[in-house]
Amino acid sequence: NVTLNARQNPTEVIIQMFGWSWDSIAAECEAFIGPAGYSWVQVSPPQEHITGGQWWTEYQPVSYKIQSKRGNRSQFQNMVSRCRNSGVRIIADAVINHMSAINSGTGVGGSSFSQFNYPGIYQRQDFHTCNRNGNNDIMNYNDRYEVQNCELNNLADLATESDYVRGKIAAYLNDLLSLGVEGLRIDAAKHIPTGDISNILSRLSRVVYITQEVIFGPGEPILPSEYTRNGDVQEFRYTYTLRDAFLGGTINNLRDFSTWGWVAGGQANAFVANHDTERDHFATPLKYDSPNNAYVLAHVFSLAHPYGQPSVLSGYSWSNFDTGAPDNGAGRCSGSGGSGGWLCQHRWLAISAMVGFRRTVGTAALNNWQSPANNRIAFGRGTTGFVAINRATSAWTGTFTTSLPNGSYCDVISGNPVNGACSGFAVNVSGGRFTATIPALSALAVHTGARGTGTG
Ligand code: LAG
Ligand code: CA
Repeated sequence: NVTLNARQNPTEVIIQMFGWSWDSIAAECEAFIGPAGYSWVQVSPPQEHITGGQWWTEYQPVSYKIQSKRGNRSQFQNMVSRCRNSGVRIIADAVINHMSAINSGTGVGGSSFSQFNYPGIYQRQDFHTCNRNGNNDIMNYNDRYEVQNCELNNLADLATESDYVRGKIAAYLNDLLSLGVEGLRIDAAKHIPTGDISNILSRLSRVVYITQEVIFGPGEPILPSEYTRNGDVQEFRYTYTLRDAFLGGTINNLRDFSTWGWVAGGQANAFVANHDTERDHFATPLKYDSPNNAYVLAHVFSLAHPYGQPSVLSGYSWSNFDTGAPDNGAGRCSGSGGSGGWLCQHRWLAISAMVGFRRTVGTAALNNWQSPANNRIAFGRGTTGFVAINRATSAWTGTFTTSLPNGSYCDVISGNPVNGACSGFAVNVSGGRFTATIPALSALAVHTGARGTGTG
């Protein structure tokens, strides 16, 4: 039995840099991401794709040339090495279930193609024809065959059971690995039988981190748990639970997910939002501009809670589903924010502060859970960290029980230690207790890596 998944340390944090160019990611790894203590960046699909201004053109491959809207092969390689020199590893978004949906054209790298005919790579026989629904599209998610053999959004569905197709996909992924990629996000994994993914991964030249997009649907036959044999699984039940909790305001049910039927925390990639969920057509999404500071508070929770391998979504503001990245992905951040449409959520103070919190608490168990109201929770992580989240619209003054050692700590949400003094609030722990006031719709987080004195 080969170990296919290099599971990273669950205290490490991934940023999904949605729509960022390779050059701008390289610069941001050096300027902020590495120094802030993030460990991974998940980048947009790097292979050649259809032309067009919409963000989703990158999910329609036309060849496996490393050339996309976000940059060419040498820019990609330069990003990987500059990020690695900053202590940051790259996860590539691997679109391997399908090729394009449009009839014919020329890709962003100059390759001519028509649907089901990608010269030098795939021909008609390398794709499924599921013979359902008139147009071969997936309609019925309760039918396993259809979900895995018909077309997702008309996208030409690869015959991943074929040795030839598996070999071509593996060659593409090995090319990425040769450029220094250390992780893969398997796009549309639910639409590929888990055994096909296992076979493809068994052909990789080395073990890398794997996270698979398997969107749980109630009652559907294909389950996220089928895919844990290959690596981590993106647990969308976590994403939807946090959305409902932080948008709705009831957060006191988030203590322990181990009996909820989800994939185990040790095999879950857990996030507040990704590029699809922030654009959800079917429910009000939790996104960067959600009311009640919900995006920030949900990230504070996600980075404080031990469940899963956390990802932070960092992207751009948009008003229409299709809107592509500004500046074709140049990316601009400064201080704790961004400009030109770039949001730079990974720099937002509360979010970046929690990266240090997560590193400090390591794998320590959740303890000292306290919740005096359904919109207020507080908990510790062993003897090294403690967080309080106030989703209420009024300030919360409380006395908290903690396992932190006696001493004075800086609230990293409001500031940092500067020469021994906290630039924000301070907390004094004495005899396993402290008293603090958490402002409305805000949070407080203290850990042993950020001691300092000041006022509460
Ligand atoms: C994924 N996971 O399974 C990606 O996370 C998701 O973003 C991808 O869809 C999907 N799989 C295919 O890789 C995205 C957009 C779709 C877009 C698709 C292909 O969410 O909206 O479809 O990429 O570019 C677009 C149009 C559709 C149209 C289709 C084919 O939006 O209306 O039917 O293209 O022309
Ligand atoms: Ca498929």
